[in-house]
Amino acid sequence: MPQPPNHAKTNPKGHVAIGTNVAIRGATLSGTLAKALRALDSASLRVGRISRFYRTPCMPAGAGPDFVNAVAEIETALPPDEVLARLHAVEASFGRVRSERWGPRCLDMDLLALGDVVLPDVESQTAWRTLPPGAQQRAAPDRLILPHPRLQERGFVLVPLAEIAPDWRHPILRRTARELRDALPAGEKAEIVPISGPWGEVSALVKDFQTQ
Ligand code: PH2
Ligand code: MG
Ligand code: MG
Repeated sequence: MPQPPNHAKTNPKGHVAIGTNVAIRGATLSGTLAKALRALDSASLRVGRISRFYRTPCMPAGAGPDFVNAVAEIETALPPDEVLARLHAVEASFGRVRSERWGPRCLDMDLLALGDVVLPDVESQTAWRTLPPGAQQRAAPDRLILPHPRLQERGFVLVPLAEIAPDWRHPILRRTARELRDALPAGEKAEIVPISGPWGEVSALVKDFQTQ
């Protein structure tokens, strides 16, 4: 029999960034994140450790209200494109808010990394990662790029990622999540404020959803 893709054997853990800055009716921003992480969890894609929830200023500054952001560990043997499809399915199930094209998001889930998998290849990942800021606004990749090409420059990703996976190492930059976070300007990190206790403390919130 053909073997299943074995990236999970060598790279069992992946990381997902999650964020929202638009309340879905009847829910807090944190409640939406907790509910979305529960929706993502399944037999074939286990959600593991989850960072604290952080209030973060919208990037670019002034483009919208503050976000709540977090990072979760995932464990799965699914191929990368299937993992991405799961994230998109959860996003879709949380509905879309009618707003300007690049406006506030009711739920955004980004696949940050799957261990040390590089997609589609080192050259393409590097090209997307080093795109000048102007071109970033205009061009969007039509395929999955791993690690996420903007991961190394975003405090709202690196602070929660370094909390749960400080020793994860970027497979091309060869720097750990802790090192990447520590390299951010202090002023940017100061604006990323935890609004929950460690995940253990908010797990009661998640359990609530189970009984609804
Ligand atoms: N996501 C964006 C754009 N800007 N800013 C913050 N603080 N957090 C986000 O998750 C975020 C953002 C597009 O996905
Ligand atoms: Mg995003
Ligand atoms: Mg996204």
